[in-house]
Amino acid sequence: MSLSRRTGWLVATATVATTMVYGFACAPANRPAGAVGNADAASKVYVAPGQHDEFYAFMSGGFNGQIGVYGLPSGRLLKIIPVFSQFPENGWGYSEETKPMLETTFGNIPWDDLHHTALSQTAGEDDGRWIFVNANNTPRVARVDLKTFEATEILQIPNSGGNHGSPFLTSNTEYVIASTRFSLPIPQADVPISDYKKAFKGTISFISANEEGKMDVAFQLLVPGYNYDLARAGKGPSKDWVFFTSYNSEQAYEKLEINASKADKDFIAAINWKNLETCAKNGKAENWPVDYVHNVMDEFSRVARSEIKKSVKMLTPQSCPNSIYFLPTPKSPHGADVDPTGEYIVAGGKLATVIPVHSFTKLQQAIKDQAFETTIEGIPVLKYDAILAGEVKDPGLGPLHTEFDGKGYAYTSVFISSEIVKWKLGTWEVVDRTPTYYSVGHLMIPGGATTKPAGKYAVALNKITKDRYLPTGPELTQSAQLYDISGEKMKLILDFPTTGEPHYANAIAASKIEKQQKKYYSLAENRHPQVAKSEREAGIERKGKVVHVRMTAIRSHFAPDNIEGVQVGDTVLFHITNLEQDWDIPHGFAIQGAINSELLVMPGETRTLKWIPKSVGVFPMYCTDFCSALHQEMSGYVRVSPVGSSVPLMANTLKAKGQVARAAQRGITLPTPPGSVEGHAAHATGTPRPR
Ligand code: K7E
Ligand code: CUA
Repeated sequence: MSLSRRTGWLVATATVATTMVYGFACAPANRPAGAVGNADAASKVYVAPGQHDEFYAFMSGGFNGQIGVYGLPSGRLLKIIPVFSQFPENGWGYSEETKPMLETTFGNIPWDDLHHTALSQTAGEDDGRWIFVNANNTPRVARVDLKTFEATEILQIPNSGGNHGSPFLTSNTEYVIASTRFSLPIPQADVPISDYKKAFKGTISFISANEEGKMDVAFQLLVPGYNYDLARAGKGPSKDWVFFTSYNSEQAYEKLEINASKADKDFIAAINWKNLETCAKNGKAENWPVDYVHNVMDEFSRVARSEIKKSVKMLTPQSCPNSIYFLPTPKSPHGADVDPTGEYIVAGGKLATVIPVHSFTKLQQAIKDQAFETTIEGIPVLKYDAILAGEVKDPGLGPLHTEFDGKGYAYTSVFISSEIVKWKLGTWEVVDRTPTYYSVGHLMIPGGATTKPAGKYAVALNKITKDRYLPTGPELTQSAQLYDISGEKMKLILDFPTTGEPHYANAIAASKIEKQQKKYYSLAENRHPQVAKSEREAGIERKGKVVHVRMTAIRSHFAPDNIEGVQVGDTVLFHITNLEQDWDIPHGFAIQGAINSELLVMPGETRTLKWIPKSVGVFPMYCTDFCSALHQEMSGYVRVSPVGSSVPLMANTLKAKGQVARAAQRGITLPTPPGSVEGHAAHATGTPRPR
């Protein structure tokens, strides 16, 4: 959402006159409470205890840098997936294995602002493999694996200032497409800001996305120095195209609120990505040197690695003609959405009084007829009337984002007047409108961005909740509202709070995801360099000031559970391998005074916590996840001696006390009896974890 709450109010104030024309008040506080409270609505969202929801919903967490996973229609929170932000709950970004995921050319960054989600597609339909998300502030895109609900890959985007318009997927996940929100000197340079018009440019990035672990910037397109915003790739007949809104065609660089809102029309950039791909393949791009970072979580070691990339292929409108056109679009457009047939391109204008809809067929014709108004930096600007399919009149104030139900209707979120407006494709008439509580940003229909929407529910993702929930101090919750859209009239059936500030979201039939869930990581396949696949392999080793502790965890003990000979100022690396091979039996690990977080170690994986003791003493460590009846017993001690102390490095184990430690000290790994995962057999019948 580029309108902050405050700006929203300013805009609201500035448009009071317009409000009068529309004949309804825009102040959320004046709204009726809109309480649902009827049994009909309750039964529609009721998912009985023990029953599963029909859809998974993945909601961006905005400024929390995470994804919230909810069940629909119940609105129950199932999981938080940390992506761009450290997450002490499971050690994401704190454990040594996951730290490299947050690496950038600016260093290791513990936070970002996540706005948009995009489920992977095959033939224009959600396929349930991955979900991609953007980092707005330090431009990056991430791939989240929907078998493990974990971010497995993060790619930094070079030559970008604010990765807001991102990620948008082509219909077979060929590319993740992303634009720069802010134009910049490209390549970066020390130039006066007042040189904006001549020195600043934008880029659109095309990121190859279809192979796990191999995301890369395939090519970039250099575009005029405007602000670029949301987009959609085409579908069906338009599938080789992508449509980005842009604003600030005024090229203002100060007081944007006023100076970027002067022109009646800005543009949608219609880009033929297939053409660009051909141009890039045929050597039409220049290699521009620029550093950016690619981070991947290795599937078997479960250790992330970072690599620096050194250049991108840069195309320009001139080097690859007929690849980009500007479609005049009123006014400071925000959302760009393509209907399920691929024919209609809908723009949400933050300050527009209509919702313009462009026709892909007309666009093709206009290009053929050269119906150009002018050309900007080599980009033909098409005539508005030549490409317009229609305008939705009386759309409310501040139409932002549009989704589709697959039954011929479109639903547009309207920010300032806090409502959802339903209108008919083709006739452009508004057929229903319903209030949201309050200030709706995005709207989401399961599959609403695909060729096959499941037009059963719409979810409004709201910025302001005011009186809707119990108050919680100066900041109130953000929230989602669920509407039943199966009938003629939209019906509000549920409010539910969300974590962070949701922008976009996706939902997908649970059946496409639930059966493919990974239940645990295979211990046999664990290739972590410090794995201990059995208690016999556990051990301890000093290399100068670094102490490696290879520790195993299984219900209900660590091995070793007592360590001596550590000295003040040592870097102690606890490599914890969870020996369980059973679904949902993580063990946690925490040690007193650690300045990072806990670890939460999934069955079969190895995770490492770094600890630098600052004082002598004996420090307890324990399992943080209530894993078994004897969870409280799952603990141990580390004795820390002064620097130069003669206390030998020792680790006990439950078996062969001292033997493993001494062997490890001499660099010997004791053999594991073939086929035995020690401890597992003995504990497999252990007390089940309380649920
Ligand atoms: Cu409209 Cu960042 Cu998609 Cu928020 S953006 S609402
Ligand atoms: Cu392991 Cu609690």
